[in-house]
Amino acid sequence: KVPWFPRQIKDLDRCNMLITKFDPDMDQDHPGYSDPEYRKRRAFISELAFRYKQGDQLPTVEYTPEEVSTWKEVYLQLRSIYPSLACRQFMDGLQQLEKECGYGDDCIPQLREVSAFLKERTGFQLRPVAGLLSARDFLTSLAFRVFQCTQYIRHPSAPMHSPEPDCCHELLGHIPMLADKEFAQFSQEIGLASLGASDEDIEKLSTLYWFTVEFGLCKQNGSVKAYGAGLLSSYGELVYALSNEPEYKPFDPEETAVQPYQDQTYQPVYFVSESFEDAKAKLRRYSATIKRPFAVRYDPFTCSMEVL
Ligand code: H2B
Ligand code: FE
Repeated sequence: KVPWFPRQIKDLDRCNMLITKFDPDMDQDHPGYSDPEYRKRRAFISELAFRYKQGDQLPTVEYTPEEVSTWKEVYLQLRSIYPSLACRQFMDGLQQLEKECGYGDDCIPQLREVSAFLKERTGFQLRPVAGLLSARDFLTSLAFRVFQCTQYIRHPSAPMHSPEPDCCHELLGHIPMLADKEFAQFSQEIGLASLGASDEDIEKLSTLYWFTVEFGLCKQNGSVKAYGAGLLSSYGELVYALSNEPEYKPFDPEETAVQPYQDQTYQPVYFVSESFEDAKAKLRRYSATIKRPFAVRYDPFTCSMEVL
């Protein structure tokens, strides 16, 4: 039996299964675990996401001076090492965001503006989410060029790392890459491959996503650069990933999809793509091997999925 999947963008309202293991109410290692004020604030911002329905205006958050100062610290630290460690597509996207979307160290960009920016560049739009989503629901959204974005910020005691996704991770790690056409298409294709897939195949696609969109490296002008959002939003791991400590393997979906990964500490191994074009071609070949009794095609005019 084929697992349910959304046929229309509206159906994404039903794709809201949260994984709570890294949130500050559940995870004793979360830096906000013993900070009731922080937990209350995070819950307030998450509530905006719970109430959101597809098509609503994206909620705006009035960030506190303390939150903005966390953002500033993260922004300045990371911004200083991007030029030497981030890939060209990321730098292009970030520079456009700085010029046209108010990116900078002095305020936290609002999802509403960022979503409008992306929509014009690559057709991606944002949707607020209350925390870490199940892999299936997260990947499903990508098939519709919808990126689920958290809106709360990490705890001020640990600006360089967050155990769960937060707005620094989304806005700095993911958004600049989603402004690139080739990468946007790569992301959507992982999503399309996930529709109606078995739990086993979801696990594999989720691992592929992990080693590409989150922790991927690529070759550029003879050197290796980062394009993964987990790297581009974490000072420590970005420096580590591009040092000579970790092991590198060439991106190969068959192998990458079954590589065990770390969600508590740095990755012991990273996969290096030749280019996004090459990664996309390889991903396509891999997706074709996933058994499904139907094919899907996204119709951008009606925002719906054609099942063929
Ligand atoms: N949820 C949220 N909110 N952000 C993510 O980046 C994310 C997610 N990544 N759920 C997913 C899981 C990823 O790790 C893969 C698909 O499992
Ligand atoms: Fe992410």
